[in-house]
Amino acid sequence: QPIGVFDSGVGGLSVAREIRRLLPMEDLIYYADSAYCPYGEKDPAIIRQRERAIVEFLLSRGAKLIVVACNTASSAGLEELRKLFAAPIVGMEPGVKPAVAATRNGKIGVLATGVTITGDRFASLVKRYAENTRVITQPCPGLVELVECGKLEEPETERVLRGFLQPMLEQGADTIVLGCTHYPFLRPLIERLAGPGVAVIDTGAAVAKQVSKVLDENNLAVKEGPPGTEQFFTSGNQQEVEKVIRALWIRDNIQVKNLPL
Ligand code: DGN
Repeated sequence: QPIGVFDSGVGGLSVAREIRRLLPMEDLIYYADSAYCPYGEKDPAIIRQRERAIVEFLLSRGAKLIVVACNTASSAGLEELRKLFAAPIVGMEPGVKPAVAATRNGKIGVLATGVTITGDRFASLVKRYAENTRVITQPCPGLVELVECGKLEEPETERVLRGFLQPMLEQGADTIVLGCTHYPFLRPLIERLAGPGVAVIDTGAAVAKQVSKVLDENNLAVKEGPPGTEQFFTSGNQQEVEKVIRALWIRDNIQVKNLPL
């Protein structure tokens, strides 16, 4: 039985690759909802509708555990998904807690989508962990789209990113949270623009550990056998999405199937 992973597009691959690294014998099934990407500025009710359809699809393919590999979708719909489906579901949250532990001057910056930053989940995260920390949030419209077309190092991406980073850096943030699963693919560029004194926090590896823990708790983990397989599906343009997934995934001999939901 595979682990089902989904995102509005290819961003969730940054989480899936950590799962693959930690759990090499697990099969993975990944759904990129590229036809509806970006989720970031959409009505949460529409995002929830997409999430229900995708989770139903992943379960119909035998998924034993679902990973909502998207901060926006987790913010909008994780609670509802857990009420609707019996399978274990692991979601994302921006790494506010590790950032609070890492900051030396008490100022952290959070890059995420508008839906994530304005959501209740984020507000309660800040309340729980960052009461004495200055949290500078920055929505990043347009950034997900650049990652979706594989523009990780282009001058255009650098210009857009510089605009988002500048305000938080000017305010003295010494720690930056990547609060959207697309952004780890921009990490080299973000680190270069932010400079050596700034720590960058991504939660992909922590989520992979959580997946491993939940599999163990439910007696669902594969402990031995051949290397796991990967299947990729998208609601978007098969050729375009396949090209980007081949560029971002750890192997490039993969195939993507178009499957509208
Ligand atoms: N990858 C999604 C996230 O983590 O929030 C963002 C997606 C989007 O579609 N804007």
